Amino acid sequence: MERRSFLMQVGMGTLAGSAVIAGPVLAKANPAASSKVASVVHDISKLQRVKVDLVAPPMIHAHEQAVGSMPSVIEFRMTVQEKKIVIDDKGTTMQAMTFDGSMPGPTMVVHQGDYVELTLVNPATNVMPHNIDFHAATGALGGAKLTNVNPGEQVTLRFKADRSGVFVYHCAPEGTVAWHVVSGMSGTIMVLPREGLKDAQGKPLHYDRAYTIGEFDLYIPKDEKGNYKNYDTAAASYADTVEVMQTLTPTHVVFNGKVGALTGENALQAKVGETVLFIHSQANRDTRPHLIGGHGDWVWELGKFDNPPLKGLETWFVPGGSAGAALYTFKQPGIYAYLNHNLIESFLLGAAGHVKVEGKWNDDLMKQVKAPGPIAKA
Ligand SMILES: [Cu+2]
Repeated sequence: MERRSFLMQVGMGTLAGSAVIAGPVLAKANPAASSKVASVVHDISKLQRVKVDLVAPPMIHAHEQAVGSMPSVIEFRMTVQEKKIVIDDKGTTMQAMTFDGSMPGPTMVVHQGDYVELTLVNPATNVMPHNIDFHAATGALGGAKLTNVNPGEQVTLRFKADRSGVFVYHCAPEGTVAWHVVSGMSGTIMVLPREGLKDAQGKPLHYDRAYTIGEFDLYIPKDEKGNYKNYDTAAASYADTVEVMQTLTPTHVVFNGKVGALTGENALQAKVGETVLFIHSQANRDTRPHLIGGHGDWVWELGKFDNPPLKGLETWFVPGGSAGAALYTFKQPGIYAYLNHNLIESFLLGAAGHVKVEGKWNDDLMKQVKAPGPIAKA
């Protein structure tokens, strides 16, 4: 497949093929460069401005992995959408609150030292006030205090991405933070080191594709008969939902907004030989991503690229309120399950996805030596 069509397929073709997922990282690794750039106070009016159109997860907008030393102002715009969604194949509904209509919200990618300039829009058709707390930002409750918007308003916040890593952002209105978060209002921002990712020895790492997975614990109230209740408005669902939340027992644990959002026809795609970056966020509750039949070749378990990645993991841990990142180069074709390895949360409550990998099978890595048959004498 040509690179252009591949990028389109993975949702990275929006910038006319210029800012693409690069092959081998271009810039020479210079570990000191990123933090140095980030510590300089720049005349923002003189910096280059880049406007980025966000794309819905699991895809991530087109971006370079390694860039030069001069920071940019990266402009994003997100619109809060309050809407009723279906969260499983039984038709169970939830009054969701979302950034840009998706759960998780879109992943933003910038480089360390860049300035993030987000315009947050709360349309008049919404009912609730909203805001945004960036775990990547410094001050004012991560920006939450400076971004409170009522329906019919918009606000613009700028912050310097002074540290690298994958970070959660989430809505945090005073008094109802937990409710907004478990109703869908979280996402991730990835702040790449300017020189790109590095392994534990400081050697450059690159990825061919990147996917973003947001895990959500959901708390859907039931009626006296044990059936899930359906509400006309978010406000009507509030009291019952908080009651279920207080049990700390989710009724659903899902990736990307619903049971099956990343399985079957919605499976993530890859090819043998490709390196895939998986960003996994959970804004509220601990989780433990695992790729059945594969591994994490390099894993930033706590998601922060200034720390050397761990090598060759079977399962990794993402504490509630954070995002982790894992790189894996696929070696065998087939359908892989990517899940939360609390198997009750994945198989019974929904926290599972698929990765469909095309390519040639490697008998050296695995072979069925003899097909199942009658038991023979040893
Ligand atoms: Cu909100």
